[in-house]
Amino acid sequence: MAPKTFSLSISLSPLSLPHLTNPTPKLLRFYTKPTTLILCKSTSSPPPPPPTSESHHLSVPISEPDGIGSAAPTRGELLIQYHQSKASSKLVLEADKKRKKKDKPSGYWKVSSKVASCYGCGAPLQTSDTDSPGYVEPDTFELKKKHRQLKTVLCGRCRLLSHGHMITAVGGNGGYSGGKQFVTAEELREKLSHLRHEKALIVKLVDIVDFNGSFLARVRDIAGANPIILVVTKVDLLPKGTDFNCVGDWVVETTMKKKLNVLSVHLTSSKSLVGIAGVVSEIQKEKKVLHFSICKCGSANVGKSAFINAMLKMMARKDPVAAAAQKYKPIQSAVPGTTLGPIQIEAFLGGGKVYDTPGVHLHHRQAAVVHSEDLPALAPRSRLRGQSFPNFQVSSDERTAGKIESNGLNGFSIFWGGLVRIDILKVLPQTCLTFYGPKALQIHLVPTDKADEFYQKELGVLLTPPTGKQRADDWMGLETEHQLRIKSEDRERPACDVAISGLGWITVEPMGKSLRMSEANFEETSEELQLTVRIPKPVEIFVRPPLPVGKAGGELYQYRELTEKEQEVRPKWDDVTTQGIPPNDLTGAFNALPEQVGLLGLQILSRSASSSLVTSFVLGFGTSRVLR
Ligand SMILES: Nc1nc2c(ncn2[C@@H]2O[C@H](COP(=O)(O)OP(=O)(O)OP(=O)(O)O)[C@@H](O)[C@H]2O)c(=O)[nH]1
Ligand SMILES: [Mg+2]
Repeated sequence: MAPKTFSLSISLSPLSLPHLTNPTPKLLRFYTKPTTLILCKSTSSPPPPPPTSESHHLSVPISEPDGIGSAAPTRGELLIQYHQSKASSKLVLEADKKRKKKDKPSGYWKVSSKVASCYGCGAPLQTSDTDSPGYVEPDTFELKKKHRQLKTVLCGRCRLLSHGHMITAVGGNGGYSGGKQFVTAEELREKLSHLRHEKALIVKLVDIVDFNGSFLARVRDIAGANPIILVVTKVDLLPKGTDFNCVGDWVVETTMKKKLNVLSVHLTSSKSLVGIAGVVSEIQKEKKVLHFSICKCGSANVGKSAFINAMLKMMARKDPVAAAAQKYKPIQSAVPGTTLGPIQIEAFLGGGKVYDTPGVHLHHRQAAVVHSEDLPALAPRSRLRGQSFPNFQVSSDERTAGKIESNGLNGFSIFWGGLVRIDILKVLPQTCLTFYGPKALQIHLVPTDKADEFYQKELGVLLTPPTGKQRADDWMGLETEHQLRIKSEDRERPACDVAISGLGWITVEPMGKSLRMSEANFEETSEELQLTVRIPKPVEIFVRPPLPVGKAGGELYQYRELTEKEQEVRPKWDDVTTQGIPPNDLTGAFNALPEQVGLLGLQILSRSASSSLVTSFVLGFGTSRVLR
């Protein structure tokens, strides 16, 4: 398809020269708005100034006398005038207020004090539909209402969620039939659009395991001119030995490419509390300047509610209001769609609120296509461990091992559960693919000529999700195919990641680490690699620079040379080594006690790039996102 071209025409209206060459008194004149009349009695007033062209704007100069003789207003008349003007200005103000209220967007999302909501998920409380979110036993509801304790009520669904049950609020896909649907990105934008006109601090959350899939790029539509801080969640899940400095730099680079200006970037874990102190201190700092509402936004399941809970836990040490708020905190769970309505939390001594919001349902994530009971399989529970192919230790049979040894992964297909299939069309004999994602999904390597048959036979059995024959029969299949052509000029480093939205990513190394030492054919390395990625139709993939994870990731990562201007505008960070923590020692950081967490907050504030490194990383395709 021919690339779309856009033409931009700019018409400039000619400057009128006479206007510039003729400095009429107009240019020197300034107009003032009709001001509120200030009555000021002066006993020795100078004669009134001669009338000028602006005099009709300044209706009564401050020094102008109110009059003399019998026509002068009496003290009583002045008092009546004062009260009349006060009453009329009150009327104008009220009318203005009403107009503003009317102008608010139709879907204005305010936390209603009239409708009681479940404190766990924000769904309005109801006593009629036992299967729907917000359900409370009628007796309990009446009793709590009588004692004005509806704010302390947790709905039936939240009770189950808090006991580890997986109940999605989505209608269909095995969720509540007729249950409340997820919030769409458009809905969230519309409902939070009022924030553009208010003072608020927008905390945008992105899941590190699904960085591209969970990144709501159009957050600027919601935030307007309000400051945004970017909080990257779940960094405790990154592989052992990961260098946070490299990951921080990678996040900043990616954010800059998305043209999103953020105040600062924080790498956090709500589980180990790493980085939370940094965010709290930034919020406190901003709060001192302005009276802020703090609004969290992000896609479903990025960890918004968990982050609020971690923040409250951190603040509770010093702030009794935060400590009290912990009692009725939002529910967090592994199913996307836990929070259903805005939850307002009084979190700061001396005012200030935090809002937890429902996550945006993104149709391009794997969570949108799997059955609700399979959703937990998509959520990694422990630190990720890359699974590399080829892997000679676990090669299934001698024939396969022999084939791989002579010709690498060429002619093989890899299945990631039942959700992804990668056909390896053309790679180097040394090429290695490393999968990072939830352990529940098994990875299987089969010759491509047997792949169709294998998928049909094993879907729902070996290849899960979908789990079980019934769900396999209902499964939509891997309808979309992406042809990838990857060209890397630096055979020593990973070429790219192929990120599968809502699942994880695959790092493509033209020449795997163990094979790098062996004799390499230099000519061969300049050839492009060719893969086909098959996924369910709505799911998207992103081809991106490799996320530097694990020990090797840090060793091979290259900081980009920055210009002075770039250094100025770029969100920067403190080097953790200055805080006494070796950059590579993530394990130490995670094992640290909460008291030490203040030190561990990787607040990204100031960082200059290592000048000795030059970018030699080249990808053979123009965009970081593969478009269908
Ligand atoms: N390991 C780890 N898990 C986390 C972290 N933060 C959240 N989680 C888990 O991620 C899942 C989703 O967390 P929630 O806080 O419910 O996510 P949410 O963004 O509020 O989701 P919705 O309300 O559905 O929009 C839960 O299982 C959490 O335990 C984290 O920092 N580390
Ligand atoms: Mg939530």
